[in-house]
Amino acid sequence: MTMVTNRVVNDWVKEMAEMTKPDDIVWLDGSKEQLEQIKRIALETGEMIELNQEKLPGCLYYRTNPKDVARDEKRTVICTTKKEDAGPTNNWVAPDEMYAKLRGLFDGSMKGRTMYAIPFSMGVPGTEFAKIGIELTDSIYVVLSMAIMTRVGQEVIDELNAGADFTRCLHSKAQINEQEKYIAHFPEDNTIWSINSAYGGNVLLGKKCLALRIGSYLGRQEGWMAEHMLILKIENEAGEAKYVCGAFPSACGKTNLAMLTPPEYFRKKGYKVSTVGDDISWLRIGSDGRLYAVNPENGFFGVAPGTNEKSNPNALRTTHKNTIFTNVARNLDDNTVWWEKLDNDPPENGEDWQGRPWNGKTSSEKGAHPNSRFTAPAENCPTIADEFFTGEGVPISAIIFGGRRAKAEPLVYEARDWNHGVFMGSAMASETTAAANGKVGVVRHDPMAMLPFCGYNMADYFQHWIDMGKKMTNPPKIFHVNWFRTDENDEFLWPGFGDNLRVLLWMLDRCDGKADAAETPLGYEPKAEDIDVTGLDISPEKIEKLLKVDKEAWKEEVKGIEEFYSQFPWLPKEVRDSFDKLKSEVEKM
Ligand code: GTP
Ligand code: SPV
Ligand code: MN
Repeated sequence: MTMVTNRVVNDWVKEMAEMTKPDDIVWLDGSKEQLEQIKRIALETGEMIELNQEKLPGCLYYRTNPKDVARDEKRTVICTTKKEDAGPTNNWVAPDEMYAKLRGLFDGSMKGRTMYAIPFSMGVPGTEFAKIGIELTDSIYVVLSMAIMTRVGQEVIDELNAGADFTRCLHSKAQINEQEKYIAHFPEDNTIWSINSAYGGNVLLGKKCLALRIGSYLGRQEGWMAEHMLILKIENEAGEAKYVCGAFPSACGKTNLAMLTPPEYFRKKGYKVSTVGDDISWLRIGSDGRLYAVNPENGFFGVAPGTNEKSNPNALRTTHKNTIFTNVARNLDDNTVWWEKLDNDPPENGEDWQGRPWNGKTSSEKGAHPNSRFTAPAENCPTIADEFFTGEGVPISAIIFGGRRAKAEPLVYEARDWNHGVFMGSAMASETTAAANGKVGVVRHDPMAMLPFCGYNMADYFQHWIDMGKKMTNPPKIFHVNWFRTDENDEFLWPGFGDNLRVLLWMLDRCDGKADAAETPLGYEPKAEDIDVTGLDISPEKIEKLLKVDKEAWKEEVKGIEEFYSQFPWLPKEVRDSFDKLKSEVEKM
């Protein structure tokens, strides 16, 4: 391995090591041999457990502190010189104050431990989209996870040695003391410091911290976008490919949509769906005036519960080798893993996510934590698209916003134009999930599914969306979906999962000017007969219910949006105009 000769890099690593005081420093070179060696250390100390190597080759099991099982939004801060640059939706602390506090916590936090230096790239190195980071960490779980989720190794070191700029990422699990947990972002310094957590989104700093919070900040400055979006490729009977992006809040269906299996009827006709990304998109405008997207990650950090042979066989297959399972249940008879809804055969002789003896056949307790996850290489995915590997960007025909809403939100509607679509994204709301600490099932506004991930003032972020629209001659069409609407008995009205393709196909027909639509106060909706439900047992009445726009419910929605907006001293005029129009249209219903 070539040494790091970039002085800026070496000075920074030295400074961080002087503060955290590790016993030694190990640079990652991305080789299998080195990772294997590091993995052995984690197995010896018991930090990680090796699973059944015949059934799950290369797979590991990992458990976090029961108080450290999800992203912690209260402990996540954006440290900009001016408070207004972080905006009303972010926690803010002045950089000097935060650095001073964190220096105290990081002081000696790696004593008796090894500091691993991980050079990584978000995006395929050498492409227009790629950005480089270095994460310093005292956690082998982080090392092995970053080796799956990002591109690690020599190519990145070569770029650093050629003088490339990089995001300075520092992580120490310290004592996993929740009272002193911080995930701090310093966008003005291209720096992230995270301490006292060992859970995914708080510590795999290339993901939400770099690719979204720092990424969105850089994107605004440099004229691109960093979004909480999946990327999906759909090929029709004629073999023509189209790409869509979808922004749904955490644990609201991105991984599932990105890997969807078409219903049999469409499969037989020759439709094919492939996966480009399941969580994060970086988007740039191409010379043809269209919007192009890449997935900057190299793996999936997916929700385990609910993943099964029927709901998402592709995700299941993706996790059968070289995968890390976090906070799922374990079957002690054959040393494999289990989670709720995997199958109807939970282990009798099991261990729950906290390592307690657990009989899945008789226990009323859950075996896996609701936010238990798999960390799996994208290359394992049976439907991974070729375009994922080139990292060159795919042209986006449609952007889909969506949330988890029992009531009010119809199955699907289309924005009248880009600016109206930006309004739709800004007004999104969804029920909270186990992906973040706090109460589950509470409806909250989550614009563009970016509320926890926008690294700057959300009003400026809306403006950036409007500005990007002005620069595109051929922007994607924008849609809103809701797979989670329920009936009087709280049952889902829509089958979801693979059948979501039926809704996607209406959208793509709209993009081609082929499908019909009706105007509603929300935007354009399909007529019930416009969605191809061949082979699906669903009544026209149910579809009507799914598409219904209820006046009283929307009067409440309008109030909720107004209240959410009231925290912003200003909003883009285009967003306000769309809101005013919605309000008056709902009144007129
Ligand atoms: P993050 O990784 O947290 O950003 O989440 P995600 O958006 O990728 O969510 P994911 O696809 O993992 O879905 C989370 C949960 O939603 C799982 O329990 C799924 O079973 C459920 N889900 C996904 N798609 C559908 C759907 O179409 N209908 C219904 N009813 N549930 C769904
Ligand atoms: C999310 O919460 O949106 C995730 C998981 O994708 S985490 O990486 O923990 O943020
Ligand atoms: Mn996510």
